[in-house]
Amino acid sequence: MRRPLHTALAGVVATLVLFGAADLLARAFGPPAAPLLALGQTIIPLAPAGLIKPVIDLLGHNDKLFLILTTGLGALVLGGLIGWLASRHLRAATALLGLAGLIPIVVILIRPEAEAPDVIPTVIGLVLGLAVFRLLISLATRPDVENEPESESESESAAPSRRRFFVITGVFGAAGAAAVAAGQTVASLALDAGAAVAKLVLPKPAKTAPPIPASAHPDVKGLAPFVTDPKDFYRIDTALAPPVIDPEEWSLRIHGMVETEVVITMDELLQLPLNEHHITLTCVSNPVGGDLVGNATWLGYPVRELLARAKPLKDADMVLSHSIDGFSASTPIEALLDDRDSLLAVGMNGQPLPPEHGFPARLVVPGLYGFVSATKWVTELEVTRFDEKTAYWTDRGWDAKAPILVASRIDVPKPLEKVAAGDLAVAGTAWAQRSGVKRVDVKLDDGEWTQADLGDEVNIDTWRQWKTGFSDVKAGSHTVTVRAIDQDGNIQTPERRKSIPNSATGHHHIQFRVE
Ligand SMILES: Nc1nc2c(c(=O)[nH]1)N[C@H]1C(S)=C(S)[C@@H](COP(=O)(O)O)O[C@H]1N2
Ligand SMILES: [Mo]
Repeated sequence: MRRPLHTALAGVVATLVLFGAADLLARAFGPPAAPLLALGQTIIPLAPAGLIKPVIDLLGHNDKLFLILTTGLGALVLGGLIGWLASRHLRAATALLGLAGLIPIVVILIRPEAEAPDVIPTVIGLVLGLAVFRLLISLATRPDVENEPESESESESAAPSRRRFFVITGVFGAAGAAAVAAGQTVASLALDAGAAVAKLVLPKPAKTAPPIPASAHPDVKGLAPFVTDPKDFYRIDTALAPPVIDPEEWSLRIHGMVETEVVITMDELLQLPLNEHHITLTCVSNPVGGDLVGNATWLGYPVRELLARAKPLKDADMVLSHSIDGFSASTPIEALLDDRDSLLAVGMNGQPLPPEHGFPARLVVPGLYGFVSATKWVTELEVTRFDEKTAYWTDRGWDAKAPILVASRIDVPKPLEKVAAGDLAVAGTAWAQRSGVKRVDVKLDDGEWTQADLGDEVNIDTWRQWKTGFSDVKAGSHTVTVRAIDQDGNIQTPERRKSIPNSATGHHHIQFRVE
């Protein structure tokens, strides 16, 4: 007879060895290869939505640690139960342990950020775990241990072998625990976003962006600043929490329909001449008048130059950019090859990208909505064709290509604001990336369109702010409406439509009261 307590302990220690060895080896492969991280991340979307919010509220930034600890404890309990079973059914228990060990392997395989070789550490861990399991069980089954007296005073022959079982079990347990402590999971958790960002020191731009002239921003209280503060910059992504990426471990791989595959590390990227550009980014889901639009000064390297190194094949017409979290965007290749300032960006307004805006590197492509171009946490550019590959949102009913439409927004007055009778100030912003804003028209109630005064154009890829006024506005309820016209003569359409598949349209109007 094997004692259930011994075999259960063997199961726990085998599990520790499995995760310890795998986690330690994963340091050579990167976070996607760490079984604990993969299991934890897979649980996130499975957790009931009603539970996520309270747990995050309760634990704040420790939610990840909590998740990993729970996952690890769960695995140890499972290992212990299987071990316990081995006291009677050794074969079945060994098979079950092997099956349970396949769970993290399968989970790693289905993670979007992982590649096939990422299962190697866990496969090795599983083999080691099973070997340790059988070894400990055989130690626990030695005849002298088997016949161990139940009395307090142990027989003289049983004591040494029992001690040997515990010593060897203890050694493997300690080694497993030490390996977990030194492994990829703990390393990833210890690297908090702030520390990762602090590791990246931006070089001086080879070419700085021209300063924004005061004339670009009409001086009207309530009008959005010309350059958006990163903390006020809209954030749209599918990540529960922004992935934390160690810049020293980041790299970008350019592959697919190219003559030569190219891999570039952060060190190499930062040594290239980086340029600064003011570019206005827009989300296709922005409702008419909404704030899913922001303007920043991006520091980065032209994607054009990177693609030139890889030499795309002639019939490639799309670059599918992949993020570490599985998001992808399909960008028409010409938008990355022509003379516009499409960037692999590392800086935003003079600072490294904030984690929620793509640290350590993202794409910024003038003139295309973010979902087809602005991949954050970007790690791969796959040169391909629209008739071969599709992107994350394209698979969910949105356009494969999505140029930004001319649009405008009123910032002043605010909806339902009460303003004093007399002179009324109206101000806002308008954008028509790639073309430029030629004119902004504003009307009061059902009056004629009147031309607003435009702030100076900084470049055609940034928004253009505007102001106008109406005098002698009488008491009562009023509406102001805006439309923009781009440099190609396209007039913003009044026709209302929903944002899927390629942006809402219609004129923004604001109701306010004069008292
Ligand atoms: N990795 C990743 N990148 C992404 C997204 C995403 O969900 N995941 N969303 C895109 C969309 S829809 C937009 S509009 C922009 C928004 O960028 P921002 O959050 O920095 O404003 O990022 C794009 N890049
Ligand atoms: Mo978006």
